Amino acid sequence: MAKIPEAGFKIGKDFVKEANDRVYSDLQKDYRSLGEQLSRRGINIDKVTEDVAKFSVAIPSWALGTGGTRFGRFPNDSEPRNIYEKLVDARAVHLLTGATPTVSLHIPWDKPDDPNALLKYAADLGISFDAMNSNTFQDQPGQKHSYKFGSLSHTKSEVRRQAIEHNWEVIDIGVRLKSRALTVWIGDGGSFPGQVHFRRSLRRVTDSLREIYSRLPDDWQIFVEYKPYEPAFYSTVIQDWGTAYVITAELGPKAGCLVDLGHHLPNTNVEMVVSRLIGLGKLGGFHFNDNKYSDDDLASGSIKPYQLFLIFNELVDAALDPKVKNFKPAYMIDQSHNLKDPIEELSQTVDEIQRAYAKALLVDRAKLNDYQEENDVLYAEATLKAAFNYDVSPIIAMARYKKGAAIDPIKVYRESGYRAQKDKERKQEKKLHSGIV
Ligand code: PSV
Ligand code: MN
Repeated sequence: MAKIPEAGFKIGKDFVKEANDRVYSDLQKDYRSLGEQLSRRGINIDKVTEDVAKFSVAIPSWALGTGGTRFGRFPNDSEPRNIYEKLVDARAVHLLTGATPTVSLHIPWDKPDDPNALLKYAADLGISFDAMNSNTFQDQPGQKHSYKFGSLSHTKSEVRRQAIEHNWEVIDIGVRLKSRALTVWIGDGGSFPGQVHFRRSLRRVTDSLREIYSRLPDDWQIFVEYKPYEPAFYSTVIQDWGTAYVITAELGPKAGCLVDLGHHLPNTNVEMVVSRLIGLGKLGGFHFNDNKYSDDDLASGSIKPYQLFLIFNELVDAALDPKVKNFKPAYMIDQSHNLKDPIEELSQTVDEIQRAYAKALLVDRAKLNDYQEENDVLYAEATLKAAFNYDVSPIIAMARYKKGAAIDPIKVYRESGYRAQKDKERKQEKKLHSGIV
């Protein structure tokens, strides 16, 4: 069994506290001033801050390594070399943001030799495990059957069986890690017309997922992730939310759809997709990221912050609606950090997601409802814009401060010298392939 590495250098809680002490009085002034503005509109800033402080999002294990494109990858010397080092980096993000207590593992990329040891190691760092991700979109060394022509939808039953058994294994590992969900994304599809029989392949994938579902523990959920294209360039078996919905409806109550923000064709009204899934009781969770062209895996809110706000507007609306039962979508990030330091980009991402959430909490819902009922288009839109236009930075920073996280995460991180320390500790013998490429 591989030796469990030492955690090495860690940013201390006191270091964060001292940094916070230096800027807290400025934050208080900004917070008070925003609080006054909001109270004139009948909003209690402390209540918003409390809600933001309760928000958390899972970090994907693969996002802690340097990402890349099909053309190349440019890792730094201190890139984590294994899941233990990734957890140490995840702990740094959580310390800085106070909002990422969980990691979503990809199997086999981050398959633990000893799940019990990993669970303990993570717990010592204050980290636990979110949804498990299976991988039947790549072949692994020693694997009997290839996924070149599909996995859960493959024409040959022995290939489907292998893919089903892989998912069962991921559930088993997840149970030991105290995870409560499995996310399934498959690359199955065709690159040329005629290659795949559409109805038969969907039938096969649904039947395979039914077998996986049959092994889900009672308190588990399965998230079915859709994607319009890539790696298949002509047709994808689970291509959109409608197909994911049909599958999850057939599977049963433990199944929900996973909305990866980058998995939509250009100009799709993603917030409306989200609202449709809420209405159908099938919104399982999210993979947050952003894009300009397709599945670019850029940092959440970097390109379309208004869209992110409109998505959170639907989420807040649903959370406040007593007719929407058991509303608890799983929040996960799914990004490729190929230019920025992953710890910095993840911290920036969490901030951006919380920003969208905080703004959505500021929407005057009673007024919006009246304007909608009266068909007052201008004021209905202006009600959303009024919330979006606030600079909620003091709320996010105060939410972090209240949890002992950093008022200014990036500044504290850079001042801590973490990267330089890890450069020394993690001598890269070879450039590893641990991010999305
Ligand atoms: C596929 O593009 C995806 O969004 C799925 O969630 C994968 O598990 C993840 O990216 C990592 O490649
Ligand atoms: Mn995804």
